[in-house]
Amino acid sequence: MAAKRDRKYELTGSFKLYDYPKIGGFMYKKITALLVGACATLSIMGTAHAEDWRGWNIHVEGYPNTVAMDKFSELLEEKTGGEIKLKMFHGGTLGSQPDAIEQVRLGGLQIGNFNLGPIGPIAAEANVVSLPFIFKDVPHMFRVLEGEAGKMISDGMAAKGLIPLAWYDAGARSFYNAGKPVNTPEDVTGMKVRVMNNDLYSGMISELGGNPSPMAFAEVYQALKTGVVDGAENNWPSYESTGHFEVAGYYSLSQHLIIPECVCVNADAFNALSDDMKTAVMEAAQESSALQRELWAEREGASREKVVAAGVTVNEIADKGPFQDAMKPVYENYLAANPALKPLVELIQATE
Ligand code: BDP
Repeated sequence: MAAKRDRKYELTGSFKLYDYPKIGGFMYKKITALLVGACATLSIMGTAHAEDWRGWNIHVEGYPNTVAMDKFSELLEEKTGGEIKLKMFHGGTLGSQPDAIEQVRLGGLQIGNFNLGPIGPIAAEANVVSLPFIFKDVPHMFRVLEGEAGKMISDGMAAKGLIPLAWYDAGARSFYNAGKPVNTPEDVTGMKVRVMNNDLYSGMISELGGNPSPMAFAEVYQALKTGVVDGAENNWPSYESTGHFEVAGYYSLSQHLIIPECVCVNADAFNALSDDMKTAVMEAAQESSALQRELWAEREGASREKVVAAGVTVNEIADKGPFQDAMKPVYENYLAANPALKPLVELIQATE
């Protein structure tokens, strides 16, 4: 025994577990088995399932974005061979949209389905889509996003830590309120209108003579119900899914904002991936957006039918010219704060 112990120190000059005389064959086997087991576990964690991502979405079950984000999660796992697992948290359970945007930028969350409205205050290029009436219609918005202007917007977002992987449809936003149809800017005068967090929207309401009230999406129903605000603005599916139509029964087709939404990823998490993985993530997002746009088209019609059946009064606005004219100072302020972005605005306006 003593000779064995001596040899150990001679050979290595350090303690060697398997040479220690008090550890017999049984212990040796057991420890080896433990080590092998631990290595195997580490290697499973390290290869077969490298990333656990968490994703944020504000919408309820069944909403086109919710269904499409679940599809994204499924495709992501499939296309990355299980390397990336995304757990989606719907219904805004992980916090308000501005907070979630910060979380994805900082890496506390990896994925978000965001509206570009609340991203605008962070990335000036992305704020261009929040200029009222900048897009002629939804197809125009997608053509812009697919071209050079879209690249400028994406690059501006990426520089702030958010990479847009795909664009989702969010239709056009119109005004609604509890009291009367809106036909002219004067109808908005004196009205307290909820807007998303973005100075451009506050400016938009102020230029119409109203009082803007920036507020989280989750609070709008109660605010409308209790008269904290008189009105708000949104697309058909959100007007319907939130129940806002129950407490604000006049929907006026101003269509003043057409804002895209993104599947956005934390830039560091994405940039750390291999090229093959990046392609897989991109493809999964793109395929989910094809599904989202299809579901969106269906839901817009269905939501409109549902609220009309429930008694909502819908009006077309015969002349949107006065609303558009009133927005000139909003454009001027944006360009005064971001003179370098004039070519971007002009590029969008010149896009057929
Ligand atoms: C919905 C958007 C959602 C916004 C919401 C709002 O899809 O991202 O949070 O409007 O008005 O249309 O806050």
